[in-house]
Amino acid sequence: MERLKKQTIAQKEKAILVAVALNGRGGLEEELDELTALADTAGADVVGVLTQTRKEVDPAYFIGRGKAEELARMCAELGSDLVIFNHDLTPAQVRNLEKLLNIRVIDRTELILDIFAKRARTKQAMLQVELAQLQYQLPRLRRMWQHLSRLGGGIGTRGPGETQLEVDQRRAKKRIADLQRQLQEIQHQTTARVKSRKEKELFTIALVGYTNVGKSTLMNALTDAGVFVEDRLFATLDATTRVLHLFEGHKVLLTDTIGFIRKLPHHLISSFHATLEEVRAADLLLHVVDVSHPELDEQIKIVEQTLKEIDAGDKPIILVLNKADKLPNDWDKEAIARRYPNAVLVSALTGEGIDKLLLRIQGEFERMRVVSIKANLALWAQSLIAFIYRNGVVRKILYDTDYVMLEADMERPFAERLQKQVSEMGAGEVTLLNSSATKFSNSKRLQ
Ligand SMILES: Nc1nc2c(ncn2[C@@H]2O[C@H](COP(=O)(O)OP(=O)(O)OP(=O)(O)O)[C@@H](O)[C@H]2O)c(=O)[nH]1
Ligand SMILES: [Mg+2]
Repeated sequence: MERLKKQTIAQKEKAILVAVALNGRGGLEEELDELTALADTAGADVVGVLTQTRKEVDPAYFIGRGKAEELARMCAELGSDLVIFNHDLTPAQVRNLEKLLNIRVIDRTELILDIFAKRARTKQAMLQVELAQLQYQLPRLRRMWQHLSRLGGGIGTRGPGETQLEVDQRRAKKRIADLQRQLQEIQHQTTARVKSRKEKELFTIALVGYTNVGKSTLMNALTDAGVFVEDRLFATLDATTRVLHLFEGHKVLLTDTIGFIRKLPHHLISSFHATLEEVRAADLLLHVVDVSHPELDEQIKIVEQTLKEIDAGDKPIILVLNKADKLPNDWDKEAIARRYPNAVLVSALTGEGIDKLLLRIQGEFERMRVVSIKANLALWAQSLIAFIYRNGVVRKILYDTDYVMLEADMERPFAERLQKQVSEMGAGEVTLLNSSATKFSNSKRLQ
C-alpha cells in the first residue's frame, strides 16, 4: 500500500503556474486559486507560481523574453514537468516557450479540456470532449504531428506528395466530421426526449451555476438521484433528470448538469450542445451559488454571461444561495437577504432552508403554470369531472339538476386539454380565469 502511494505521488506531474495581470487588472490572486484547483483536479502538483504585470501580451512568449528566461531557470530548479498558463496561448507562443523551457507548456483551455477528458464517463460526454479537443488541436497540429504519427500512418497511408502534417490534418478533420455526425444523432435523441416531455406537459427545472457550488448535492437533497459529488471542479459532465415532488401532488422534473467557469472554452460550449439543451429547454432555472465564496458576485456574473451565450439568458431564475452552513456565525443573514432580495438561503449539506426553497419552487410553478378554471358541465360528463379531480385541485363544487359547476386550479396544459374535450363533446363550457402567460411576462426574472 505504502509503495503504491509513493508511486502515484511520483507519477504526479509537477507544474508551474503562470499568470499575467494585463493592464493592471486585479483579481489575479483569485484567478490563481482557481487555476491551482484546476491543476489539482487534473492531477498535477503545483510546485511554483510565476506572475507578471504587463501592458500587453508579448507575441513570442506571452510573458516578456526576460521573464521567460526566469521561468526556464525556475523550471530547472524545481524539476517541474509542466508549465500551465492561465491564458490562451497561440500555437507559436507554445512552440517558442517549449523550445526555451524544454518541457511541455499548456494553456488554460487545454487544462480544462484535459479535466473534461479525464472526467467524462458516458459515451456522449466522451464524444463531446474528444470533439472539443480535436477542434482545439487542429490549428496546433504542427506541434503534435510527431506524436500523432506514432498512432498509425507511415508507409502506405500517405498520398502522393503529402506531408505528414497534411495527413494528420486530414485524419483529424475526418474524425471531427465523424464525431459531429454521432453527436448530431445524440442531439436528435435529446431533442426528441425533451419534446416528448413537453408533450407529456411536464414542467422542467434545471440547476445551473458555477462549478463546485453544490448543484449535485442540492439535486440529491431534493430528489433521490444519488448524483456523484466531489470537492473538485467539474464533477458533473452529464445531465441527470429526476422527478421532483411538489405540494398538492404536483410533479416536475429537475435536471442537474455541467457547471460553468470563467473563460469556459467555446469549443466546449459548442461540443456540449446536447447536454446544454437540457438547460435551454427548462421552464425555470435554479441558479445555485456558493454564498461563502469570496468571488460570489463575479461568479454570478460569469454564469449569467454563459447563460446568454447558450441562449438561455432570459429564462425565469431563482437564485439559490447555497453553503449557508459555511457562513461565519456572526454573519448578518438579514444583510444577505437585503443584498439578494428574493434569493433563498440554503445548505444542501445540512438541509437548512430546503423547505423554503421547495415552497418558492412551488410558488413559481403555480404562478407560471397553474390557472384557475370555472367549468359548467353536464351531469352525464362524469369522465370530465373525474379528469378535473385527477389533474387539479377542486376549490368549489355546486350541483344543479342537469349541471355541475366546478372551480378548480389546474396546470395550464391540462386546463386547455379539458377545454378542448368539453367543447368536442358538447358537454358545457370551461373558462380559464387567469392566464399563466400574462402572469409569466409580468415578472419574467424572479431573482
Ligand atoms: N459546507 C457545505 N458544502 C457543500 C454544500 N453543498 C455542497 N457542498 C460541497 O461542495 C462540493 C461540491 O459539491 P457538488 O455538489 O459536487 O458541486 P457541483 O456544483 O455539482 O459541482 P460540479 O458538478 O463539479 O460543477 C462537495 O464537496 C460538497 O460536499 C453545502 O451546503 N455546505
Ligand atoms: Mg455536479
